Amino acid sequence: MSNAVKLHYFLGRGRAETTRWMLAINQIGFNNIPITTPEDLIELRSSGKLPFDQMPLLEINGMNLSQSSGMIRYLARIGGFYGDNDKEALYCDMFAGAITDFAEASMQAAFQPTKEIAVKMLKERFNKFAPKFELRIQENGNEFCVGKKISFADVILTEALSAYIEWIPDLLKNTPLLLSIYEKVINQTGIKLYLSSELRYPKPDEKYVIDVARVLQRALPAHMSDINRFVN
Ligand SMILES: N[C@@H](CCC(=O)N[C@@H](CS)C(=O)NCC(=O)O)C(=O)O
Repeated sequence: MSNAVKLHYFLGRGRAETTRWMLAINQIGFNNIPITTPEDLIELRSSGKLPFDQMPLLEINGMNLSQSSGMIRYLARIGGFYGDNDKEALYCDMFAGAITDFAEASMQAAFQPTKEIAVKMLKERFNKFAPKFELRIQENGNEFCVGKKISFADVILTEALSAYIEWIPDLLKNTPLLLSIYEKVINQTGIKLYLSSELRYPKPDEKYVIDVARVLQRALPAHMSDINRFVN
């Protein structure tokens, strides 16, 4: 158990989810360690394992890793998902930056006052990025974001798309190249196993929003009742 890979985060997907997908594609087993109370977070912070006092924390190979962008790149390197040369690695990073901007809307969706507002925000973000993603994929030969095999860019793009699709099921009907990458990635053995396992948290809902505010002892979104109930 001491060598087990541990991912400490709220009881949900959030900023830990790309790391979970990268662990999954590498077929590295891991345990979710849920942080569900302010006391859990205080204890984690006093353990000295959080370099920047922030979650997620990934305990792997004797290291305490912070910053999801660092975690996914480490997992990309050890699994061979970081392109085949410096130029491909650079393009993976460029894609990853844009995907992070794209994914931010899906991360904020559960925090919106209504489903309609969330969907409108997601559609706007999708319409901004999807044509550019499709064009880059087309220039690369239609199959992958970068190079001639799956890279971490494809994995985190699919993770973001999977969250969008939960809000807008027919999202990819006019973007065949995104659909093709999405289908390719969700059918990778490790990803398939992960998505059907208990490690995969459900679509974030109001309970998740409340959990985050309670753990961080911060205000709830303005549309909710008693918004300062967790603020000291
Ligand atoms: N860029 C970081 C963001 C980390 C972050 O903002 N973590 C939040 C939870 S999602 C946190 O720990 N907030 C408490 C704090 O910053 O003190 C990553 O992707 O890992």
